[in-house]
Amino acid sequence: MLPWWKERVFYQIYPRSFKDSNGDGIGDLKGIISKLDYLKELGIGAVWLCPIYDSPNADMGYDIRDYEKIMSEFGDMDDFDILLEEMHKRDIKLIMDLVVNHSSDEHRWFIESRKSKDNPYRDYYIWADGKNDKEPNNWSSFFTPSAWSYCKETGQWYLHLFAEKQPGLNWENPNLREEIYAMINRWFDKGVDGFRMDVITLISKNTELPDGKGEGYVFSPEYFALQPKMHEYLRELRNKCFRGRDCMCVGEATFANETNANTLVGDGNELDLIFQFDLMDIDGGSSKWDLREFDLLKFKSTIEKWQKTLDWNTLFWGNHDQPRVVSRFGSTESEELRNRSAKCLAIAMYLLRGTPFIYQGEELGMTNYLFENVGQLRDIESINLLKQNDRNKDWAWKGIKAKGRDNARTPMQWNNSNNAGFTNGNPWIEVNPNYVLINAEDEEKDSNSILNFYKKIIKLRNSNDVLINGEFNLLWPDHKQLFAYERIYENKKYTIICNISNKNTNLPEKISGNVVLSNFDVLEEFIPFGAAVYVNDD
Ligand code: ISL
Ligand code: CA
Repeated sequence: MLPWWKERVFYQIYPRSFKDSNGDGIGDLKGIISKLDYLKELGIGAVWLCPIYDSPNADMGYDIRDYEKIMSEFGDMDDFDILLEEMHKRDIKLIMDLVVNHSSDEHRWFIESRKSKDNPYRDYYIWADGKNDKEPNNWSSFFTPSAWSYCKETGQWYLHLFAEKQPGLNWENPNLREEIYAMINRWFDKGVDGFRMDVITLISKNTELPDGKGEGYVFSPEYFALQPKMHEYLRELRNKCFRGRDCMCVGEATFANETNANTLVGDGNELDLIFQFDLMDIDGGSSKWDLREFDLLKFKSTIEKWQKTLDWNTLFWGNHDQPRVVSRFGSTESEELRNRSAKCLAIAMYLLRGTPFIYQGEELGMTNYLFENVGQLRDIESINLLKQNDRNKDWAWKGIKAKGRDNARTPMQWNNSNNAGFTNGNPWIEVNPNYVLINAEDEEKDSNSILNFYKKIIKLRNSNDVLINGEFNLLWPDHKQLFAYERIYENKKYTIICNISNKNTNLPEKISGNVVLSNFDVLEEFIPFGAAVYVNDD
């Protein structure tokens, strides 16, 4: 028997933007409960819920003040218990986000830790002396020029790989680790089915804190990602929390590559699944803001590489940190192309070998937002980017429009009433005005909609031996427009063909079998973003 997480399609919920139940403009747990039937209809078998814990929201919940309290805007623990019960009633599993590389600076551990050098919580965080009145080393963070902030109470600096308000937890400290394990176990005892572990590859840092090579502040993952002790901690975590439970843990494996990925999932003693970001980096340069054209040949070799490297992949086109896939890799030039390219991309990704993770709104073909001024932005990453690039504003804006994380965070478009039916109040972030055209209620009624197509794909894959277990073979690796592959199991074969380009093209060879799913009238010639799935029984 396969573990449950190999046979289900996941759906990622960003609670702040999913559904508001009380008119304060912020999505909440009651809102999610009211939409569980929608998820069931879609064919979803599990949900990854972004952080719902008490937080001052410097990084929208990824800065946790209390790991065992629900964010008051989202509801309370009673609402959570009902949510979990209602999900389980519908046979939907729930995995929680676990953010334990850092906490909020408002967490009681940090409030204690910063007080004095001999505070019992001092070593829950990473403190160091400065060098000649400057930071302890030259590391930069994901969100700020320096990864260090100074505390005048004790004259030392603390490390934060993200914002100042996200001090890094010190996993070297066994007391800290025990507190985290106990917290995780209490969530398990409540009945949750697993965790998505935020930047889990970063939890161990080189304790010598060596300078990174280069001038100025330097991003230095060689000293804080995938360090030897990270493996030790993950094994301990598995033994103390996961072992013996019917659960799943997927790690956000920032900096995982084909060489080290199997050290995380290979022997089953650390993680079950990883998110790696090779595809998400495909249109970036030295930084994600360095925009590059989509390169289909690179896309194909990346997919093939990961299908061959891991026995089981996570399959995703986006998440709350990424722009909307149809704007990014599809086409929004016309309604027709938006519709067809969204379906094409879904076929391309979700029939691969692995577990699909669909990000909320993707199933509607939701698009990027046309952000125009800083007042519309909510994400600390984009806001900091603008601050840090005052002399390079055009470049920064270009990046934010294409890749800013707020693109994925505009409210879910439920219907064509005010604010897309997301809220009766003022939404915390603007609703995309295209909700009058793109919304769940209208798409439910339209047999040609992206939403109904997602239902078909999910249905096709949910109980399909070949699409779940089958091996993967890339076809026509050098073809410049077609992405095509086979899935083979016992004597059955599926062939998946997608024209990921703006031009027509002919198939290089005839494909036998019946078309079981397609987004156009399939002929020898494939139109732009035309995609088809063939099945063959002999
Ligand atoms: O979105 C990114 C920057 O463009 C990613 O590099 C992201 O910062 C990285 O993948 C880590 O993401 C996770 O941890 C962050 C949080 O801001 C993200 O939302 C979360 O997914 C810090 O907790
Ligand atoms: Ca609300």
